[in-house]
Amino acid sequence: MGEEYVEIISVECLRAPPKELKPEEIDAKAEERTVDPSSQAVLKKTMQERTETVWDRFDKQSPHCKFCVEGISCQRCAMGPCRIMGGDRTRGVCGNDADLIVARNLLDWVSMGAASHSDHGREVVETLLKYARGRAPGYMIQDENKLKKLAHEYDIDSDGPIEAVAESLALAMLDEFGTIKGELQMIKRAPAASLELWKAASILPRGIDREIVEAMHRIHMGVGNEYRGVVVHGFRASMADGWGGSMLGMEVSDVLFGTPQIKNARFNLGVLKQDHVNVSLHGHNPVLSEMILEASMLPELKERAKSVGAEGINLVGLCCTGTELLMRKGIPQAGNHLDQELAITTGALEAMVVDYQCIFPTLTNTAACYHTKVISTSPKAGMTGSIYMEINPENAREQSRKILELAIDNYPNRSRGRVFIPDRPMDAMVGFSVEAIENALGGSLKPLLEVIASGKIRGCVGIVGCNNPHIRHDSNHLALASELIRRDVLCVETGCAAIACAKAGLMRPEAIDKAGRGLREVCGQLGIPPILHMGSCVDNTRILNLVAKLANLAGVRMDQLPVAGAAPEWYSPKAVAIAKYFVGSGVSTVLGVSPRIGGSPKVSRLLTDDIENMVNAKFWVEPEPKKAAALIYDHIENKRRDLGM
Ligand code: BF8
Repeated sequence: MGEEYVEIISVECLRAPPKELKPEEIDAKAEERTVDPSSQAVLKKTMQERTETVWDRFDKQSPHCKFCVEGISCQRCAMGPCRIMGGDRTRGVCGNDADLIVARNLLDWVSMGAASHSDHGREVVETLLKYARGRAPGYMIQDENKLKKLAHEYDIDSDGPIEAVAESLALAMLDEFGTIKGELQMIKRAPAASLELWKAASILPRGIDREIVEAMHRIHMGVGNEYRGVVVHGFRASMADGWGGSMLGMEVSDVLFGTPQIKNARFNLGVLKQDHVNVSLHGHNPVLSEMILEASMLPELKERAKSVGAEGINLVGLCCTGTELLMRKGIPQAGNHLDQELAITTGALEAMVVDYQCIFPTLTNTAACYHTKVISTSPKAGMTGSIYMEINPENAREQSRKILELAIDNYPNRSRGRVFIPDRPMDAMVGFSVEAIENALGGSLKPLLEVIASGKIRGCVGIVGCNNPHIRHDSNHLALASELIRRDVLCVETGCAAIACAKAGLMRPEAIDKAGRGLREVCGQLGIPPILHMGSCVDNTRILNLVAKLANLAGVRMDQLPVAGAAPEWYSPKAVAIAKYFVGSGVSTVLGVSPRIGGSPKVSRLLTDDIENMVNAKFWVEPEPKKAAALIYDHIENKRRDLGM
């Protein structure tokens, strides 16, 4: 594939449900599928028009194969495929048992997640290198202070010309992927006592690529038969993601595009505009979308939009690419994972620009039912039915302009009679990077530690992860966060969890009304909401940094703090990697969707119990949000007691 756009291969509009539904059936289904009123409203239109969505495909796939659900189907070699069926069929053809199959399947998922984040991180660092070498026109250093701090951390002289500092830093960071040093740099941000614990547990990563490659090796048939080591290696690979690939992606995105600061923004499908050329930016990597944002300000493009009868260009975000732009530039967020098709079915979207990850393969089919053009931009994420316009650091400026021209030229094709945009976008306060939190607190996290120690805030919980059609869209995110803030637990959120709470109004300062007395008092004084938006999924590393900084300030290990993690509606292997690096780093985590481990009581026990002996943290699996909140609260209170708080 070249970088110029190619002829679209046409794909068909997929229709569902097979028969027309009665209005009351449509209403009931929409309410059953999502709690977000704006998503519900668009979903009803979608069902009236019989455009297929993820929920229709989910229904067709149900009930799911119970062997797969329990993790006891194995497709790792051509002697099988095998399933562990019980009775006298307790081993696959090679001889592996349920424990080994479950452990390897889980390691496969962790590796997939760690690889996805880390590959994204690598591309961001490569962009920094290209900038430094004068090969990325349009890019610049938007946070020079952070560049210098990182240079210092990597023992690089930061006094020279900025390009030279950026080049040395980018090279040092790229080295982390295949390093032969046997250790990663940024993990040293954790307290020394935590590092010792992780070393003893054999989960200190030796290099980003190395842990993922070793994971792929370990899941091959015949590489040992001991499930425990396989599961433990998953922690190591995930730590390489959290303290390596993802953290690099987050930090260098801040260097290139600015470290998020607190700002107001708007959320839900209502951010689309009737009289504007609407363009959504979907995926994960800010390297291209930042350039599209820059291009959208060009006077000639604004003029071009006017020439086709539009008032201007309206960029909106979806999923984590949207969040990257939201956090740094305040671009409105149209929705989270299960909203992506609905953005198209409003009939008001001229172009959906995608990079990679979490993009439904059928988006081009959805677009085929409307006038929307799907524009794919990454050579590693081709999409049949899309217009391919490769964006790389060298051509991003030029390609971004062309993409917007294409979107503008598509505006007259909008079918006015089929447009429905819900009213009332929701306001939210966003941009809570660790640096922004420190600024709000007067330059240090000490005041936060003090209100935790005093008990006004009982502890902090990171609520992260996706949507999953197994769960009513957004419902568990809202229920868990609401219950925790009611109990004076400060929530910090990322990814689709954060979007869910923002859409529901829980990220407005007024939401302190829903918080307990102590949390209400603290957030009220600061004028901030009780749930803080910390960014995209690679920004879960901001949560790691926050916990590491608090632990260093308190002079304790990370696992000793009254903190926890939660992924109430996760779907993605990336979320499994995140959950494992949370637990590996000492942050016990509750999963609202069970990972595929039910077929091995031993692997389940290792993750939900025995692992605590190694890292002082563990998993819970609890789909019911109130019960999950109670587990977290008890855990936090135990940690407080142990610290004598
Ligand atoms: O990385 S939360 S559905 S969009 S995987 Fe995907 Fe999950 Fe959303 Fe971002 Ni994260």
